[in-house]
Amino acid sequence: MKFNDVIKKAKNNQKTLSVACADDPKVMQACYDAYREGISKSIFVGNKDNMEKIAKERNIELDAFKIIDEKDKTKAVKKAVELINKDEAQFLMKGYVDTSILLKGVLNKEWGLRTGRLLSHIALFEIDKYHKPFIITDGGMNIKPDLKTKMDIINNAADFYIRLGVKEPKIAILAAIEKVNPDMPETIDASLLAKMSQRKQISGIVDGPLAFDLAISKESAKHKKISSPVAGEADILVVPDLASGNILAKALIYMADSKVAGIIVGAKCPIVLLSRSDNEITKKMSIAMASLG
Ligand code: COD
Repeated sequence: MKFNDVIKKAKNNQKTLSVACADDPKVMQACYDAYREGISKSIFVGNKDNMEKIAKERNIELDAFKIIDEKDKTKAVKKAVELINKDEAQFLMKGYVDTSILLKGVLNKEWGLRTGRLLSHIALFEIDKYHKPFIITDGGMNIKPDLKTKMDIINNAADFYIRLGVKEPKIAILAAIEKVNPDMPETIDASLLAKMSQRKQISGIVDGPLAFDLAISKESAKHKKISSPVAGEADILVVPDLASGNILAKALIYMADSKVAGIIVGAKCPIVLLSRSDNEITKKMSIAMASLG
């Protein structure tokens, strides 16, 4: 599904966003833009005085939003999470608050948004040089995933794609090479995940280890004489760890002008975590993507 299709679909389902510590100019602007484009409505929880100042500076119509005044950040996170639990909002967004405070709230055993599943980050990319959008996971949440965590990361990303209408997403487990090398542990995990996929223990069609070029280029696979149902057709790229995923994602964004949107999945609802450097397309798309999750 192309980025424009994601936006169109989001406009049809019009869900409500709960924003924790919403008094942040870029976050308020993104929510206002999403509201004006009919992508989503928002409830702002946070410091109302700050919101009023920001709204004035940016010509944001505050009447478009329900506001819950809460100056304490930890309490604001709790109230924003409560809105999800009461189904007054269907997805969550981080505002002007440390990621760790937000995630601790989400993971709170008594009032958080745990489901028993792993939480993981998925980033959706659209780039001229590849014939379809694709996901990179997990370059944002799980630092050094073990085999079991990688299974959950795959299932989370595949479930998201299946919800978007891709019946059997093709999933490449990335490594530096396509052979199993006992000195490269990520190639061992990759081969086990491919075997689990053959036995239908995980979602999607999984193959690995695959070097990046094989995952996205049929010519490369042909050249290296690798026959794989995933090579050149990957919908989801699973990286060995957070650092490699983060570096790959940023290289695509900064050096190849890729469009990107990112969310956390696996909780009771999708979570939008924008970073300061995200551009307008990323912000709008991340909200649209989360509203479909
Ligand atoms: N999914 C579900 N539950 C989890 C997860 C997860 N991914 N991570 C932790 N939990 C649960 C644990 O089971 C436990 O019950 C509780 O949360 C606390 O677990 P800890 O102590 O292991 O977790 P923390 O608080 O030390 O760390 C969780 C973070 C998500 C904060 C941590 O993994 C982290 O810092 N990730 C990297 C985030 C980051 O820096 N991203 C930047 C890239 S843009």
